Amino acid sequence: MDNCIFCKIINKELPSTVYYEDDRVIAIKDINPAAPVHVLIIPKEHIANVKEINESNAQILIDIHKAANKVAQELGISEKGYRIITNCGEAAGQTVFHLHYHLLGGVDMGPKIL
Ligand code: IU
Repeated sequence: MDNCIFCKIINKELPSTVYYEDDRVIAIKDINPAAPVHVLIIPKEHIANVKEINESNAQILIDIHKAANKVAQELGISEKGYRIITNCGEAAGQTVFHLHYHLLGGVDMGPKIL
């Protein structure tokens, strides 16, 4: 999609540090990390957020989780634990309207939700 920063990263029009990539998802380093390990797992298809998930595109959620688990393993945070979150809408803090999951780890985060 035109003017979508993540579409530009996916199309390699903008640089990023890529941890994993296949034909459906890409996993990149977050440029403003909130944890020692902060990776964004992004579907290549432009989907604004989880509100747009439906019967025909829901497979991507499995692909995203599989990629997240793989990256967590490779970056050494799988054993201790990690958090996967997605923001849906401005009030939730979504700033980039191309679906992405934050994979966070490398620090004890505790049970807090905010
Ligand atoms: P959010 O859930 O939409 O708020 O998350 C957007 C994330 O994308 C945020 O953590 C940014 O640091 C990150 N990001 C990035 O890694 N590279 C970019 O070019 C842009 C945002 I714009």
